[in-house]
Amino acid sequence: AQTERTLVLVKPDAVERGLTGEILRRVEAKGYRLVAAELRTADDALLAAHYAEHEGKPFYAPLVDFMRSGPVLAVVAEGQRVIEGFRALAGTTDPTGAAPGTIRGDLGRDWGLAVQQNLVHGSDSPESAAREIGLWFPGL
Ligand code: DAT
Ligand code: MG
Repeated sequence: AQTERTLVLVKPDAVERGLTGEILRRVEAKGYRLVAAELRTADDALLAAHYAEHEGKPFYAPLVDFMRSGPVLAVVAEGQRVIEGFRALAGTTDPTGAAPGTIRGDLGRDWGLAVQQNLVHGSDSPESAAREIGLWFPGL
């Protein structure tokens, strides 16, 4: 297996709830290394590029609204198969169905009306990771 990098976003709900430390702890405990980290409030242009694949879907506008509602911690993590590995740590998209032991399964709340709040983002492929890291950390 080869060393990869992935983009992790600790989303505004997780920052607001004070879960950044707990989430980074899990990433580091798994053996992944932090390469870059920045707390920032994303603007529309960045979020439109980041979520381009979801444009036109019914949850797109609420998703972007949510993602710019407060600061996110953007992180680049590195390790063997970290792209797949972080998504396994995160759990499935809907926190209610996410397995216990995962970030979303242990810490996520029922979506209810706020369907887009699921604590973290992780790149889903090497292509996505390269694209997303370029968007959030253009100097890296
Ligand atoms: P993931 O974040 O697990 O990669 P995704 O890329 O399909 O999931 O969707 C991006 C985000 O959009 C997801 O984290 C939460 C939100 N979302 C996805 N599907 C949704 C849905 N059916 N209703 C509301 N929000 C949704
Ligand atoms: Mg995704």
